[in-house]
Amino acid sequence: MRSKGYQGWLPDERRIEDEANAAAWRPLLGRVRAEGNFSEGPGASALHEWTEGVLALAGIRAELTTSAGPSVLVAGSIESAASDADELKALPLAEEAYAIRSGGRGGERYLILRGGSERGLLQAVFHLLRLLGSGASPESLDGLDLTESPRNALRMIDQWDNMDGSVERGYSGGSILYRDNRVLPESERIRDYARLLASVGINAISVNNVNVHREETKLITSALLPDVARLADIFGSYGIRLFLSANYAAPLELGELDTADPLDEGVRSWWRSKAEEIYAAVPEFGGFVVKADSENRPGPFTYGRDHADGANMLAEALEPFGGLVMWRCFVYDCHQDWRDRSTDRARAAYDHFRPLDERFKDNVVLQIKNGPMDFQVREPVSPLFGAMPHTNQVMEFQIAQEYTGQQRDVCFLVPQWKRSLDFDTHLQGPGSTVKAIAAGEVHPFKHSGIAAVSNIGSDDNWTGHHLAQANLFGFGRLAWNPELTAEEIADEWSRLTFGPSSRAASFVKELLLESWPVYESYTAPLGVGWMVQPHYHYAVDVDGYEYSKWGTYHFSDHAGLGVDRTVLTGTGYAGQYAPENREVYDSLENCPDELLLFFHHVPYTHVLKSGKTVIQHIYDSRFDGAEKVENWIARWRELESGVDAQRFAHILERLSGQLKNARQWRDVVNTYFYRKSGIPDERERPVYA
Ligand code: GCW
Repeated sequence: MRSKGYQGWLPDERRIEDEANAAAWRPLLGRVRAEGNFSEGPGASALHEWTEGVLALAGIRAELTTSAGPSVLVAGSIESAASDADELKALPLAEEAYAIRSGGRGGERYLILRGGSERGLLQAVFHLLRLLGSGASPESLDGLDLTESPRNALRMIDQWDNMDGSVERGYSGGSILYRDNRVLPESERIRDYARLLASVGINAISVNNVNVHREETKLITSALLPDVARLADIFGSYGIRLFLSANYAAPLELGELDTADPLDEGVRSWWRSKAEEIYAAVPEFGGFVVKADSENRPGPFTYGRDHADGANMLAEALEPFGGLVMWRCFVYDCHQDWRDRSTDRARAAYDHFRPLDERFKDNVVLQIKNGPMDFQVREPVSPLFGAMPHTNQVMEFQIAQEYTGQQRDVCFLVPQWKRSLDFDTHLQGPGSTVKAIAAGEVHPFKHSGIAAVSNIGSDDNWTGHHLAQANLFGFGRLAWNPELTAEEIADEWSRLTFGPSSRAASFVKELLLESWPVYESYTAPLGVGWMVQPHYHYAVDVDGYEYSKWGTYHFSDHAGLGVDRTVLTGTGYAGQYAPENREVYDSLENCPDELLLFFHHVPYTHVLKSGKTVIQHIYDSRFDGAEKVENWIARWRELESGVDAQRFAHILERLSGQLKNARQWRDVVNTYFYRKSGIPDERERPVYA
């Protein structure tokens, strides 16, 4: 039996409860006339989602007629809709765009959904189902007249799935795509994942880990390409293009050549014929995602070449077919010595890539993590984003909560992503925000958008913690429209998931919106990051990475803590920003509290803008964070009668685990800094575990 969580936010139960209400909907939803290609692909999915969704939500089995035509669906009083429908059909719409209009004469109501293509129509259907599922009434749809198109061209999900069935940084079971080094057969599960992704507007997916091991390297061989083609069809039927992560050293790894030098003619022609083979099997193939010269993965450095040489070699092979190379910029020295204070991991991406602007081919897209480090709870925006005006770029977020609670603790990441997207880089004058750059509105990028690491797995509810679904949902909604507020997204997800006017929905919305600051308040303070158990990255270990080769992150001693990244006395990282931002970060006075320790090394007695000393802030916020989680539990308990037993118990169990984690962080962090600083908590709470 599937749990309540399996359906995600898609329609699965009567939301249009009583008969009177259903009767009011029937004239509008009971009859549908659809024009388009509904025999296969996104058109077939659009119609399927419409009929199944309306049935689930309102118990109405629609009477349906179809014909060939321009991707339009008319529901309700088809006759009265005729002239409006003609008008919408004439509307020029981009492929993924759609328009929805409602109207009526007398008592005759109708709805018209028009897509720029079947893919657009599918989006229109999901839009309408969201309205129905979150509590619309027939009257509330009156006068509806909207046109929507995605702000970002690429809205991409990266699976970090391995063919042995594991998922790197997966916190919700194993892979839904692979097991025992085989691609799983066509399954409802994969299709349902495609549905979930399409329902929030995702249009690309890379289906294997960026760390491409031996088995996954074989995905581009004739033995496995038919399986890849099968996956591409499933995702394609929901308008989602399939990509593969490629092993940079594939010709070597597959034993076919003895070099992977990007300037070697033999290597180049190997990739050219490989691309031909891939496109013959998977005509809609999107391209490669590549992690090269990063965390001990192979790359062009081995041959004394640079990233432009490496990326262009693959780009040249994919170019004739319209394929893209998503080249990741997560390149840094992972063999450091903590005594060397000049090497700064934060600087690395910019230092490596910025000088290469103008060198990349048109079908290379640099994929840049949102922060300069690695998906910490708080980081500044990567200074590389927008700093290469001639090179296509996408932003990379991590929906998987590697450093943000691993889907055991609630941490709704939409507010964090919005912070990044709203950040003004000032790189092309004021208004050069990250969201405008990602949307290709600042530079004339050919390809741009947002990618994110998936958080799903084989757990019945997809995401381990049921509330972590809000992050997947939120990513898609935000990638489609970065102007949506975190509140709107939390509200929509909570209502779709727990029922439009339920008490659970209103509490969950509140909890989600509090959760990122709460998670931050009991973990690493003031932007310094890490303090986690090495490799595993959950649970506190203040010095876990402090003396390791992967980098050193807080430099605490008896006098103070934080990393000096200023231009004058530090690593110079702050100098990678445009002057407007450099001046803010570089100055102890202007630097915002939440990033203080990312940019400055300060004494424990340094007074923050909040008026507290750093040490007192550490104590207070760790106590506050744990207390907030305790309070969530009390409030969740009050909702027992309003939520199904299974979800009630599941969320209670996760919140209890989170409380344990929060208390442990609180006690370990506070004890550590009490001992280092010798300064007691002014409120005299016990700060020792
Ligand atoms: O955050 C780190 C993770 C690695 C991951 C890497 C990356 C896929 O700990 O597991 O490898 O980032 O983004 O490449």
